[in-house]
Amino acid sequence: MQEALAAVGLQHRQHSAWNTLSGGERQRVHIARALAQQAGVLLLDEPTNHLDIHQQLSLLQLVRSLPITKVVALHDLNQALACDRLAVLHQGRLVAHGTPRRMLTPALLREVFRVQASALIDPQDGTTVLRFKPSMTSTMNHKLARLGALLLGLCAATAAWSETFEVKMLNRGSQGAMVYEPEFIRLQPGDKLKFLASSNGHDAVSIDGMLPAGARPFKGRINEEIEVTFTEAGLYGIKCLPHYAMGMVMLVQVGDAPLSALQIPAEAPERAQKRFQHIAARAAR
Ligand SMILES: [Cu+2]
Repeated sequence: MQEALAAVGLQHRQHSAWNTLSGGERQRVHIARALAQQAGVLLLDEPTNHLDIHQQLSLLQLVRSLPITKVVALHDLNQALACDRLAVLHQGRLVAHGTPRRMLTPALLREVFRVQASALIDPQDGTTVLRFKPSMTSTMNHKLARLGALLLGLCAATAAWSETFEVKMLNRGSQGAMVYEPEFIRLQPGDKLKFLASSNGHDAVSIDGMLPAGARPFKGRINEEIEVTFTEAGLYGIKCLPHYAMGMVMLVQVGDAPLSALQIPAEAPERAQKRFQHIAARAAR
């Protein structure tokens, strides 16, 4: 019991009466009780309810630091961003689960939580913060659903929101003629690439046979910018149609797909095959 109280920072309150404890201290006592029972999993139902912001943050910090699995029901989606995994419940049913950045997408937030969300970046530390506005297409659903996000696990690392990276399509770059720059990039599922028509005469097209299962093929137009969202984990091969034979290709690694799984189609032009091999070798370093 002493250890449990120490873990939640309440040793000095050991002899205090319950009614003299603050809301935050009471939550800590609940957690200490679970720790004293040596539980393997800690279930918390909206633990930050009715706490002031300082208490909320310090409680979540405490929860995150405990070396056991935590399952937390939360309504604050910004707090949810810090979890390892999220399960989204809609009207009492599980509708989605995955990493926060895959779950808290504008589409899902609109559908399940009926809000418009924008992701803002804190200029001080680059952390993503969600801002919400009422959805303009609010449905006339009078049944007031209990909406909630149930979160499985918490970690200290803050998950970032999906990011957009730019790729230049160039006649000449640091790796030679007819290149994408960068020619290799690592993304998290949900991230986007924006292909810029930096030089004339290029496009970006997904290569058949170099798309993960479930990923949609895409085809940009020559001299036009195209933005592609990479939702499925795996390796993606991209080609410039006019310069495929000259080896103008790019490799995209999404999630933790191993580079060793790279499969270059036999029908790919020889120079494209070579470029892929070089890209993969450089990326593996
Ligand atoms: Cu090209």
